[in-house]
This record gives sequence, C-alpha cells and structure tokens, in this order.
Amino acid sequence: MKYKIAGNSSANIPWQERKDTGSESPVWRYEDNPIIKRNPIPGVGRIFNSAVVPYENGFVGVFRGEQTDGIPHVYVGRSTNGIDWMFENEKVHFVDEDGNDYMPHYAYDPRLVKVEDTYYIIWCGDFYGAAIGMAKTKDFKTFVRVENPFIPFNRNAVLFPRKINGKYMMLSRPSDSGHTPFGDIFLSESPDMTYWGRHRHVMSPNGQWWESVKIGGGAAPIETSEGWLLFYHGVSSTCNGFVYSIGGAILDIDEPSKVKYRCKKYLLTPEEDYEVSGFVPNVAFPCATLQDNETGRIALYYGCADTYVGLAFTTADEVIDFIKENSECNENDLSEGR
Ligand code: BMA
Repeated sequence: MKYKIAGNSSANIPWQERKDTGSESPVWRYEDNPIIKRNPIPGVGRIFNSAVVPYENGFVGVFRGEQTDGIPHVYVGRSTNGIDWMFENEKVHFVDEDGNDYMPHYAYDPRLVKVEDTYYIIWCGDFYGAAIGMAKTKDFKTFVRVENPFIPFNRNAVLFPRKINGKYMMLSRPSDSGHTPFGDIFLSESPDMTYWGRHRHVMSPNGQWWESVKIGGGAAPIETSEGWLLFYHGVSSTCNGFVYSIGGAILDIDEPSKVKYRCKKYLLTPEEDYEVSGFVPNVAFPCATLQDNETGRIALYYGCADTYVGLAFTTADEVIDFIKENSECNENDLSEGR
C-alpha cells in the first residue's frame, strides 16, 4: 500500500470488488444499492443521510428517519455486516446533563464520530433557525446533549476523530435557514467541546461547475499518511434544481484548514435510478465512511435522493492518487490566509 490509513483495523467492513463500469472515478457503487429502502420502520417513510461507526463486533449508526408526519429525527440502527440494518422503532431520546428530557424539534443529517472513548452525534436542528445540535453517548442507550457549538445558521458540522494540537476540531458550513444558495467549509476548534473559536476558512466553491453553488463537509475526515482525506458534498444548480455530488480533498494533518489537494472532478454524481429519482431527485450526500487500515479499503455511506442509503467503495491508494492527479488548488490562495 502506498498510503496508510491511521487507526484500528476494521477487517469486517462491507466490501465488494470493482467491476469495470467504464467510469474513471476511483469510487464504485455497491451492486445491491440502495441498502436501506423506503418505509424501513413503522412511522418512518425514508432513511437517508446517515452515519455509522464500528461498534462492539459489528456496527452502529445514527440514521435520519423522515417520519410519516414529515419531521426528521435520529434513529439508532445496528448491523453485523454494515449492509443489513436493524433499527430501533423509537427515535433517540435526548436528555440534558441532569437526565431531563431535551428533545430537539427536529434533527437531520446526523454525523457520528468517536473521539477518545466517546461517540458524538452532530446534526442540524432548530436554534432560532437551522443550527448545529450535538450530543454524546458511550453506550448508544443514553444520549446527553451538549451545548450547541455554533450560533445560527449552520449545517453540516463534521467532527475530526481525534484532537489536533490538543484541540477538538470541527468543520461546518454557515448557511441561511432555508435551501441555502451559498456555502463554504470552515474549521473551528475547541479545548472542551463547549467553547468553539479560532475559526478558519477551509474551502469555497472554486469555480468547478459541479460544485459551483455550495459545498459542505460530508464524512468525518480519515487520517492518512497524506493528510486528512475528506469526502464532501458539492452542489450545482440546474433549471430543475440543485444536484448534489461527492467530492474529495486532502487537508493538512496538523493544520487542517490548509487544503493540500482538491479534486476538480466529482468522485460520484447521481446516475443510478435511486440517486436521480426519489423525494429530492439528484442527491448523493456523503455522511460516513468505514475503513480498514490493513487493506486501505474504504466503504462510503451516502444518502440517495433524500430517500435511501447507498454504499460505495474505494481504496486509500486509488482515491488519494486520483485526488492528487486531478487536484487543482492552491485553495488557500482564495482566502485571506484564514
Ligand atoms: C440539504 C439538506 C440535506 C438534503 C439536501 C438535498 O439542504 O436538507 O438533508 O439531502 O438539501 O435535498
């Protein structure tokens, strides 16, 4: 292997070898996509834009369950193979530090990241408009909300899986409270998961047509020997609405606001029926990866058309080389140093 993935080996992650599809992309889809179909739980019409992590001998995830009243909440699911998921019928019950009920009005696009011995869930909820909500758990039974990290409006907060220079690090995308027509990725740091500051610009839409409207963090960054590998979403606008594709970038390992490489081509764009048609057509929305450091294999989970969950695969070597070969930045020239 040319590039190394840091962390523990997770040999049982889902995997399927590439079949030649004619695509030049280093990312290929699971043949039996989508892995989560409509009406997966009573009272939930669609699950999509959801995140998973290795847990015990298998995997656990937090899922965006679009209830049949139209309101999204977070549901827990468990799987032994990362493909077939069993969901709890009840949405996650969040409490405050004293154990009192503390439910968000709604919660969508959850991310799930383990830092040290704690799992953090980060979602978009309501705080006088769209804003980031956060909670922690150690056992996936008790979910304790922590302070909202940012003032409104914000979406797509993605925590790094370890502290950097002694600080927790989080990407986010300041927004408006609607279907935001802009979006750049910023980085914030915190000594304690309560106070966030030292905000830095990471990336803006950079002129590539497939991501010309807005971009936002996707899966938690993967630590590799080349830097932090980031799968993110990039949005373009057409006469029929937005199109969400998946992009790739590599951030500096010690100073992740610095973009080392950013692929000017998308890695995955809506092509299959389950991506181009559904509740919101033409959405591929990456939210999580599972990776194995022994083989360099990466399994990427992405929401499809705001309706299903899809799975795609790549390897660290293939995707990093593709990003490097097709990199066009110096992204940091776009900002004023910060
Ligand atoms: C964004 C979010 C995502 C969704 C996307 C496409 O603003 O609402 O949850 O996948 O739009 O509809």
